[in-house]
Amino acid sequence: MRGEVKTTCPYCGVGCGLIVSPARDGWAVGGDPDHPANLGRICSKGAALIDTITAEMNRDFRLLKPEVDGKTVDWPTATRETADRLRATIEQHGPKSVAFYVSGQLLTEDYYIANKLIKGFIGSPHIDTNSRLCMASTVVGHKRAFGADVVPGCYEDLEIADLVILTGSNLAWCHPVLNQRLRMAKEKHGTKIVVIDPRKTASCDIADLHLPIKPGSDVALFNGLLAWLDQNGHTDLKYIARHVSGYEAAVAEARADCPDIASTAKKCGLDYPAGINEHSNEDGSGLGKLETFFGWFAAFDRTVTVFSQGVNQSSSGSDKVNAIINTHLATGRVGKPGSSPFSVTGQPNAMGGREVGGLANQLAAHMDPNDVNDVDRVKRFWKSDILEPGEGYKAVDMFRAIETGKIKAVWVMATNPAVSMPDADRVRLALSRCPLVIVSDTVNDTDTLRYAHIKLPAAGWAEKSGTVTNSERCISRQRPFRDLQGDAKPDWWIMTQIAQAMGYGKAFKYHDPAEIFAEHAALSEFENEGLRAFDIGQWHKAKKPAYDAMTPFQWPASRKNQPAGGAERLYGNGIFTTSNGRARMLAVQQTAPLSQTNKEFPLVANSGRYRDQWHTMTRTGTAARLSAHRPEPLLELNICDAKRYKLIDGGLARIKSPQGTALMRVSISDAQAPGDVFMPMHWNDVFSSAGGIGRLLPANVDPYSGQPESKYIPVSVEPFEPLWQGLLFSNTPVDLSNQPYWVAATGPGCMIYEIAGDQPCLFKSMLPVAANSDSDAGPEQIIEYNDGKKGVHRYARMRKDRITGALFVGPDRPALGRDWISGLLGTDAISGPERIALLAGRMPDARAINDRLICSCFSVGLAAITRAIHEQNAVSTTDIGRLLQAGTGCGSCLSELKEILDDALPRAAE
Ligand SMILES: Nc1nc2c(c(=O)[nH]1)N[C@H]1C(S)=C(S)[C@@H](COP(=O)(O)OP(=O)(O)OC[C@H]3O[C@@H](n4cnc5c(=O)[nH]c(N)nc54)[C@H](O)[C@@H]3O)O[C@H]1N2
Ligand SMILES: Nc1nc2c(c(=O)[nH]1)N[C@H]1C(S)=C(S)[C@@H](COP(=O)(O)OP(=O)(O)OC[C@H]3O[C@@H](n4cnc5c(=O)[nH]c(N)nc54)[C@H](O)[C@@H]3O)O[C@H]1N2
Ligand code: SF4
Ligand SMILES: [Mo]
Repeated sequence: MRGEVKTTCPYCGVGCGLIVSPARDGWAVGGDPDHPANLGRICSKGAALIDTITAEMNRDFRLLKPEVDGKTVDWPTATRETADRLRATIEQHGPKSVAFYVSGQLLTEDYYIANKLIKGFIGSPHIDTNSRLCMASTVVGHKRAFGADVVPGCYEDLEIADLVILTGSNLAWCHPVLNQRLRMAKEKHGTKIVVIDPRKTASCDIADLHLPIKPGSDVALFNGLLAWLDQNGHTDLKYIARHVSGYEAAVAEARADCPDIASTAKKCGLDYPAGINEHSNEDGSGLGKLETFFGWFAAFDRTVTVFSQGVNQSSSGSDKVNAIINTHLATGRVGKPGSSPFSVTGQPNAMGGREVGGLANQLAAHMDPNDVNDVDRVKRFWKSDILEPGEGYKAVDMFRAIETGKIKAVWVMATNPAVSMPDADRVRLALSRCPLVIVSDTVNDTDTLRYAHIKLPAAGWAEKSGTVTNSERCISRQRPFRDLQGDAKPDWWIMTQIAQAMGYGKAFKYHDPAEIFAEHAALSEFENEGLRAFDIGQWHKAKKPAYDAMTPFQWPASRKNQPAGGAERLYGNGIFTTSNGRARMLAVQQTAPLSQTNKEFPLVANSGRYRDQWHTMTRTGTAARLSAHRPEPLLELNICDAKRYKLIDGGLARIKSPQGTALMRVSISDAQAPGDVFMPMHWNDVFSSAGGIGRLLPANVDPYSGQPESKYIPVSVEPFEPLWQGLLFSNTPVDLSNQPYWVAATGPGCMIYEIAGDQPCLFKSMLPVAANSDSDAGPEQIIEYNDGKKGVHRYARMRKDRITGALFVGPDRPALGRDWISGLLGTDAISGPERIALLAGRMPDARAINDRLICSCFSVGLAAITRAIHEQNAVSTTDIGRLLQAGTGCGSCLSELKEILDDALPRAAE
């Protein structure tokens, strides 16, 4: 690589622009000051991108060669085999026996090809994407309200609003750069921030008000707000008269649902009095908070309502979206500066996927598979002779169709459904029954790849070239800065090769992604008379040089009546994408989540994200500094529930639902309301014995969007009391499959396994034999300490003076500094005292025992922060920043720093 490369972050939907530059040991990454999404900022995940690439090189976890039936093959063989098997399936069972399951992490060009190939040439409507688990409810909500799947606002709106409502969004952890922008805006002009979330999240750190609503009650909340706005004359009747239909009916339904503040409070679980609030340990009565919230909504014209998975992942997700949009339409607050409903998207190209029509109920370029004119138009444009009207299976139904044998071949690209789908064991069963499973991935081991007959190595972020669209409709380039690794190839290339081998040659002869993008742009304006909001016709003839020079722009970028460079906001003039130009308010009513708690499953489990992990951990799980924040999945619950179910903080719990079970470390937390527990979505069978929670989820879906209800899972919890617990450090992977509990985390230079067992076991056999037997270093030897009475055992596998693995076992969880031991594993020659300390299980600096990483930008742990508070009199996050730099990078840890200060300061004052 020569100079700097401007590219886009491959993680969240903020879509930050990054600059990658050459550095002594590889590359350095920083925020692009010219990118409108982040203006130079980044977060902990973005900052650790190079770590994940380095891990890839050092730890051999990339999928580098195609494999067919377990044998490594070259591309011509892989292409021929894939094409032959797909063709044979089509010949025997018809085109509709083939399905693609793709992802918002494909680039637009990849996505366009996937959609064109299966719908236009294979002739099957069955393509769906992991966006079904993510944004499908918003797509329905947008279409019902605006006539098109459009996010009207832009990021600047968060900065110029007077009131920002975050509902079902943990912005601080999931869209950290947007959160930074919001935090700064608040510092500047005192933006009021309201968080609506059953649990107290890191996003509450900068909130003026937290409404800990009952899970699933958002429709009631926004219905209550609408009824109240109407009753108190706070709606914009002029705007409604000109631009909105359905007002009366929506208000009538809202009033029937929640006629006043008291009934709203009751429905939302906010009817608690002041003082004894066990919800999130906050002051103030629920009713009082609701009154404040309604009052602020009425008072501030410049209001933005940000919503994400707490809204979408619900059996009433689509109605939640419309209930929110209703309140904005009723007040004329759509697409105006500082004033809009705002769906923040999850994946880097969640939006691009919606633009190419990657969902089973979309066609392409905002066209409708059920509209015969649209189908005819796309058919002519693609020169397809097989495209037919009709929708395909949505994700849950697709895997059911695989299970029952209706689908005989599935091609999974850039997603890990064996982990991320609800009722994951059933998804696994379906995959195991499917005669042909093709998986394209960048890494060589995922839960889904374990079911693949054909594995296709895809190029990774650093090697890929194409475009993504972020949450504010901004299209920007991902540019490669690293050569293709091994035989890995870009996803579009893989698909076009196979398409050509299947005989669809003419339609799939592309030389580079620029040609695909131009075709996609041309389709977007093809016979588009303005009823399709998505139009990027300005790019219809773009060639490689222009494409390579692309600077970020917001769609639409039409050739008709529009200046070059895109549009910041849409619908500000009150003209919508419906046939009469009016937006629609929808009459919606609160409905109960589909599965309810009962005696056997008395708790509601909610699921979501950690700050430093990305989904199923295939990339972030490889970086030590990202794994240090939360090395294990935690079952978070309120102290009352912990007592009731006999769980202790730091102990283990078995979690059961009618669908499956999981095993997790318990964390007692006042962020959880009684009756509600929280679990992360990230762990899987590669990183844990039983940390995957997809197995617990019922496959309940929203009736309109088909989006699964991942945030409401009735469960039971019970203690798991191990006979022994261990901590294992190893340079090589360890097979712990016969242990009931283990979790693997990437440490600095080695893997660290937390283990717990309920059966006696030969501990020494767990210690792995080093991979590189360097004969000069002599034979391996195990040094050990055993206290059979206490059940304490410590082992270190040594080669000369180098430790290659270490295991600590006791009746309780060994309290050892992970960093200290990982450091010893990387040391050439450990000293005598270190050897003694190791076997004594006592580390030199006792304070570091309970250390945990807080600031991943500057690698600052709890121990150093505590020292700064107690020894250097730090009393604020600014002090900590000055002394340790912690919190001065991406700022994602500021809320935790504040908590640590709050916990430590009263004691310091004593
Ligand atoms: N660190 C990190 N960032 C990510 C990702 C990641 O994996 N890791 N993934 C990206 C993706 S794809 C997505 S989709 C986004 C998701 O971003 P978010 O939606 O912000 O993240 P989640 O943690 O899934 O859920 C948000 C919140 O919804 C709350 N919630 C649960 N039930 C309800 C309810 O009934 N009502 C309301 N109002 N709230 C509820 C949860 O308690 C949770 O705090 O994050 C993106 N960013
Ligand atoms: N319980 C619960 N479940 C959930 C959620 C939740 O909140 N709770 N959230 C849901 C949501 S919003 C989402 S978005 C999904 C995410 O779930 P998934 O999409 O299943 O998760 P990822 O780990 O992002 O999977 C991406 C896969 O693509 C691979 N990959 C990365 N880059 C490329 C590439 O360029 N090409 C190819 N071919 N492969 C690549 C990665 O290695 C990885 O295996 O999970 C959903 N599931
Ligand atoms: S905020 Fe999102 S897009 Fe920006 S650096 Fe972080 S993960 Fe990447
Ligand atoms: Mo997502």
